[in-house]
Amino acid sequence: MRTQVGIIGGGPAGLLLSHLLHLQGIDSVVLEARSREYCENRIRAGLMEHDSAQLMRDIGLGERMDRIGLVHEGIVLRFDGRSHRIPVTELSGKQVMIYGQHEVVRDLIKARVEAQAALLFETSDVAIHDYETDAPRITFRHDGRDQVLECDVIAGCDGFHGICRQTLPDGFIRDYDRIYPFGWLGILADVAPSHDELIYANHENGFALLTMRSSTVSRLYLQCAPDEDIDQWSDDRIWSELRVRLSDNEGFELKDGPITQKGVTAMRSFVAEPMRSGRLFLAGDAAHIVPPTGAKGMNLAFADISVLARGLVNWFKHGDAEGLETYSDVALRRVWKAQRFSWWLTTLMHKFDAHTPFERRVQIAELDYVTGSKAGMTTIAEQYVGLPLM
Ligand code: RFL
Ligand code: PHB
Repeated sequence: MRTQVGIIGGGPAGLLLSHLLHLQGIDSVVLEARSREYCENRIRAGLMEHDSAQLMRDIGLGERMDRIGLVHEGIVLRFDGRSHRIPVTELSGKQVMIYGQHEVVRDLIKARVEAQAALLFETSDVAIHDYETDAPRITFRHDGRDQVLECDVIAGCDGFHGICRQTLPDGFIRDYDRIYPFGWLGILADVAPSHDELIYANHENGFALLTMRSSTVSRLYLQCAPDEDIDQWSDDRIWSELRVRLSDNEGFELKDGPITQKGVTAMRSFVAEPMRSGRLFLAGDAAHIVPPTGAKGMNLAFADISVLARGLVNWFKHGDAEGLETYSDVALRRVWKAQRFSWWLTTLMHKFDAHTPFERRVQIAELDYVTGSKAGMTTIAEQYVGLPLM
């Protein structure tokens, strides 16, 4: 089998790249380890930055998002029992969109399938070869057969645990890493959201977040231990802890309902530099991950792919390699700004057992300052709605 771009991973990064290249007449093959059904139902991100949502429209995939997604123009930061709304749209001129990552993935898969793209699910034993030459190859197993995919370029879009970054020789990539001493326990519940905007709560017991997937489905998170045993959390215990952490002095009431899914996610900041080796380009979670507090992970995947697709189009169509040469540097500048914001918001909103009483007071004072200052709120708003994709 031969293609121009061999894409490993059918998450948001790989699927978006394949679709963008298709719109420019460039051929690709996507190899995905999981089944279509699994990919379409994997619950992860929920918030799209302004420019990510606009990109969906620009590539002809905005119709369902604009029909069922929820446009938000503000967020609430809650601490010390007080609530402060940050009017992100008023301060930045941009909105954000609540639209689940699995919906984005469904839209992208549908578009690829309709275009009769080579999108192979349930591939195994994927390995990359000769990416330092001008004739890279990918070997894999699909439908019970060992196969070879010859290509001009390999896009490593295979997520944090994928093989592409790990194949690179020791010492080539430099890792930057921070592991947080907590995780998030996340639930999906069949109940209307108790507030029409997201609520980020800094509470003595730990962070909590109220978000949503639709007008009838709530998504909520609780700060927990990174290795928290989910079996210790009955539905009643989850709701009562959420009620404590999301309470305020103004009588906020949290509505509960049947929990349909729950899970624990550990939290980490990670960047691998550079994001390119020869004809192998890493994008999305394969190259970097952020703690979910700032809702940046999927949006960073969209930004990487915007830069990479432009570089590939200029190279394939006009023989201009500059965009590929600068891909890693250009993508990493934005990656680091999103890393900084995610780390900062995580640090601002969570309970750290190692904090002294002094540091805890300073944390609350910082929240008090940023929510009381137009400059402070504007800096949050600009980053929350997202920096330009490229
Ligand atoms: P993905 O989505 O992990 O996709 C990688 C794909 O590669 C496949 N794969 C392989 N395929 C073939 N061969 C192999 N050897 C393979 N190894 C892996 C995998 O099966 C998978 O399909 O990476 P991608 O495309 O870079 O997308 C990144 C996003 O998924 C991620 O950053 C976000 O989910 C992060 N995130 C959020 N991001 C946001 O922008 N907004 C949010 O509100 C937000 N909330 C979140 C989040 C992530 C969370 N968790 C569960 C980590 C909330 C949570 C709780
Ligand atoms: C989500 O809806 O899952 C979500 C939203 C905002 C965040 C993190 C997660 O900051």
